[in-house]
Amino acid sequence: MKATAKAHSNIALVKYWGKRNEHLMLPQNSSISMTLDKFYTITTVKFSERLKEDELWLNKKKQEGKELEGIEKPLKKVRELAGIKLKAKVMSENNFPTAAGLASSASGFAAMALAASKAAGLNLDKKELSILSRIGSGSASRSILGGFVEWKKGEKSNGLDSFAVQVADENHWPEFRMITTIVSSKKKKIKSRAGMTQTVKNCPYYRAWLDTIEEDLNAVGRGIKNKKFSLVGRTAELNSLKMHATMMTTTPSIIYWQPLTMKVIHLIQDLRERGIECYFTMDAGPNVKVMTLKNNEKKVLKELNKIKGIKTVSCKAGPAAKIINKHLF
Ligand code: 2P0
Repeated sequence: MKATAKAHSNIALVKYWGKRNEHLMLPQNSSISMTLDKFYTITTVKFSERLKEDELWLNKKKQEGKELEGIEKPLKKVRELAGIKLKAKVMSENNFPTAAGLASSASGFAAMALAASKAAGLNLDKKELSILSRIGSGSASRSILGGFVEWKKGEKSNGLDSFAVQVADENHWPEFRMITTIVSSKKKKIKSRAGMTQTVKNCPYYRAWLDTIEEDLNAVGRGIKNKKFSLVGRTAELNSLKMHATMMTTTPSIIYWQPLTMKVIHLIQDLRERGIECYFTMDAGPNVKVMTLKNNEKKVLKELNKIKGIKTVSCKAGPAAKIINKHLF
C-alpha cells in the first residue's frame, strides 16, 4: 500500500486571502493561479500495519508538532473514504526552499493527497483530489491541475463545491513567464494561515478587498483565455498590492517586504517605463514574482540579476499532479 506523486507549486494571479471556515479550509474568495513547471514536491505515502503512529518526513528530517498535525486531517479523510485504519508514513521532498513564500504547502499537500489516496487503493477524480488537497492547505486545491487554474470558493457549508477547475492548460500560452526572485529563503515569522485569520478579524479594509475580487477574477480569467498580457499583468499586480494592503493595515500589522523586495518592485516599474512590459506579484513573504512574455524574458532577467543578493528562476506554466514510479523510500 505505497504510492508516490509529484505535484507542482503555483502562484496566484488573483490571491486567496482569508477563510470563512478554518476547519474545512473554505475561502472567503475564489482565486486564480498558474502552476509552475520548475518547482515541485515529490511525496511517497505508505500505509502499514507495522506503524503505531503516522510519521512525516520533510526534506529528510522527521517532523513533530504542528507539521505532523497538519497531515492528520487529509489522512483521516483518506482512511474514511478507503475504510482502513492503518497508520501512514509520509515522506516529502521539495526542490525549493520551504516556507519562503513559494507555496510549498500547495505542492506538498497536493502531492500528498494524490499519493495517499492511491496508496489507500482509491481512484479519486480531479475534483475529489482538489477537495482532499484543500483540507490540507487551501492553495493545494489548485496544484492538482496544470496550466492556469481557478479555485471556486463555493457556497456550501460542507465544502463539496469548493474545488479547482482548469482555466487553460499548460500549452495554451507558451510565451507567458513567471520569474520568481528569491530575495530570502529564511522561514517567515508569520505563516499565511495566521496572517489570514488576523486580517479577516482585524483589518478595517477587508470588506473592500472582497468587494473587488469578482472584477479581478473576470479580468484575469478573460485575459488568460484571450492571451491579453497587459490585462492579466496589470490586474494581478494590483490584486497582490490590495492583498498586502489588508495585511499591512491589520492589527498587529504584517509587513513581509524587505529592502530587496522594494528594489525589485521599483526595477519592474522602471522597466515598464522603458517599454519593457512586466508586472510583479507577491505572496505571504518577501520574494517577488515577475510576469513577462518570452520576447522580454532575457532583458528582464538581465536587469533582475544585476541586483546583488537575489536569485531568479524563470518558470512557464507547469503540469498537473501525477503518480510516478520512483518512490522516496
Ligand atoms: C495564494 N497564499 O492565493 C495566497 C496568496 C498566500 C498569499 O494561498 O491556511 O498555505 O494552508 O489554506 O494555502 C498561502 O496560503 O494557507 C496562500 P492555508 P496557504 O496563493
